[in-house]
Amino acid sequence: MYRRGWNITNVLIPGLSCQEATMDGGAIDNVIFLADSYKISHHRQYPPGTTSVYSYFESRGGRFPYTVFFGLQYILKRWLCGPVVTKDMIQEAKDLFAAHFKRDDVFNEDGWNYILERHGGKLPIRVRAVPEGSVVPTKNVLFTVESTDPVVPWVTNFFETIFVHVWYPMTVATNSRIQKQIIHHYLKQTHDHLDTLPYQLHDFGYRGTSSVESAAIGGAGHLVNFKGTDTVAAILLLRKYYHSPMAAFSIPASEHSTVTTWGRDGEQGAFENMMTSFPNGPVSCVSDSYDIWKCCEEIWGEKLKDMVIERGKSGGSIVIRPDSGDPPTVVLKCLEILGKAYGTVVNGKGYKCLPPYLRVIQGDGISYKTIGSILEHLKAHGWSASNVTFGSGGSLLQKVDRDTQKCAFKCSYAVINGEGVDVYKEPVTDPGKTSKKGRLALHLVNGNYTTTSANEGDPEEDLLVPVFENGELLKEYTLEEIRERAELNISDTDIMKFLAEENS
Ligand code: 20M
Repeated sequence: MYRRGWNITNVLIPGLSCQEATMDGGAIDNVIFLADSYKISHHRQYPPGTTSVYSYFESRGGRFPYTVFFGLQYILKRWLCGPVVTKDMIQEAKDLFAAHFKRDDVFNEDGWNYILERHGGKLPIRVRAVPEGSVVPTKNVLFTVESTDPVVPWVTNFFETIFVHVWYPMTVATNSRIQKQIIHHYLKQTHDHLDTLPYQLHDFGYRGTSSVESAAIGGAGHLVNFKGTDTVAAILLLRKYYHSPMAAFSIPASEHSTVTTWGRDGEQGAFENMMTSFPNGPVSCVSDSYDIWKCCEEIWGEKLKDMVIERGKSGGSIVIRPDSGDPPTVVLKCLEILGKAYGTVVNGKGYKCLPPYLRVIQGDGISYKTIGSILEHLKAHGWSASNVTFGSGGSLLQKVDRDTQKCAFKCSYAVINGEGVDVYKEPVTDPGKTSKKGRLALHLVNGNYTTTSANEGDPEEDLLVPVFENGELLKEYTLEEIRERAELNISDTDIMKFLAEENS
C-alpha cells in the first residue's frame, strides 16, 4: 500500500509495517477521521438551501503581538492533497460511526460517496493563505477556506479540526522568533556582529514533546528562525514537505550518563576522552555532574587548559554546559571563572569575550522569559551576549497551547438560497470572541497588515494566495523562502517594550 505519511524508521516486519501494526491497518490515514465526532452530524444542521460555507482562521490576540504563519503546507500535503477518499474509507467510517454514535443515521454516506464519485475522492474546497513565514500582527485573517461544490457545503468546517492544528507550528515559530529578537537585541548592544545569531537558540525539546509527529512539526517551527536542532524528526519533515535537504545542524556533546559512568573522580578523564575522540570542531561538555565551580576552575581552568588551547589552534572549540542552579547567576559565574583562567578580549562595543575556542551553553530553564534576564545580567557585568548559547526544550516546543495565540477558525460567510450572507458570532459573555463578517482579504495599508472585506481594495493586491483547490496544491514554499520572509527587520515590534509590558 502507498503510504502518504513521512516515515522515520521505514522498518518492515514480515507482512506488516510497524505503523500499520500500531494504527490498525493505517486507519488514521482515513480523512473522514480527521474531524471531531460532532462534525459528522453537521451536514444536516446548516439552513436548507445552503450551497457554500466560507470560514477563516485568525489569532485573536494572545501572548505575542504577532504570529509567524507556518505549517499549513505540511497539513495540506500530509492530509488533504490528491484523492483522499476511497470506497473502503467510507465503509470503514460508516461502520465506526454507527458504533460510536450507537445509531446509523448520523454518518453522511451520501455526501462522501458524492465526493468520491463526482470529484474522484478529491476535496472540493479552496484555501487562500498568507505566504508562510509572513509575520502578521494578531487579529488579522491568516487563511480562508471555502467549499467549491454546492452539494457539499459542509466540507469547509468538517476540516476545521485539522486546519486548526496549524496553531502549533505557527505558535512555536512565533515563540522562537520572539527569542531571536531578544538575543538580537543584546548582540547588537554588546557585540561587533550578528554571525552567531542563527545558532544561539538550539532546540533540545525532542524528549519533551508529546509524540514524534509533534516534535517534527514544532521542531520545524523553530527552524523557521534558527539553524540549530537536536530534534531530528523536524529535519525529516522539512526535507519532505519544505524542500530543505538539511535544515539544521548539531555537534557532539556529552550527557550526564557519559560523564558520570567514569565515576566521581573520572570527570576529567571523561572530558579528555571527549576531546581526543572528537579532535576537531566544536564539542559540548556538561560540567555540573558534581561541582560546576570546581569543574570550571580546576578541570577546565587548570588541568585541561593546555589541551583546550591546543585544540583551539586547529579550530576546535569547547562549549561548557552548566545544567543546574539559577541561570543568570550560574552563567555569569562560569564566564567569570573561565575568563580569569583563559583571559578575555574586549570587543568594539566594550564588552568582554572569551577566546573563540570557549563558549558556555545554558540549556536549563530557557524560555522567552529567561533569555532576556540572563543576557541583561551578563551585560550589566560587562560580558558580551556572544559568549553564550541557549538550548530550549519544553518551553520551546511544549509550553504552548492553542490559547497562547488564541487561534480560532470561524464561519464568516455563506451562500443560502442563492444569496450571500454575512455570518458572525458576538457572545455577550466575551466580546473578545466576536468573529469577523463576510469574505475577507488581507492588505498592506501604509505598510501595516489590515484585514478588509474582500469587496474592498484591489483583489490583485490581496495577500491571501490560493494554495489549494479541489484536491490540488497550487503553491509551494521552500524553507529557504519562508526563512527569508520571517527574517528580523527594522519594522519589528520593540521587543524590550513587549517584555516590559509583559512583566508589568
Ligand atoms: C551542543 C551545543 C550547541 C548545540 C548543540 C549541542 C549538542 N546537542 C546537545 N543536545 C542536547 C539535547 C538535550 N539536552 C541537552 C543537550 S546538550 O546540551 O548536551 N547538547 S550550541 O548551541 O552551544 N552551539 C555550539 C557551537 C555551534 C553552534 C551550536 N557553532 C560552532 C561553529 C558554528 C556553530
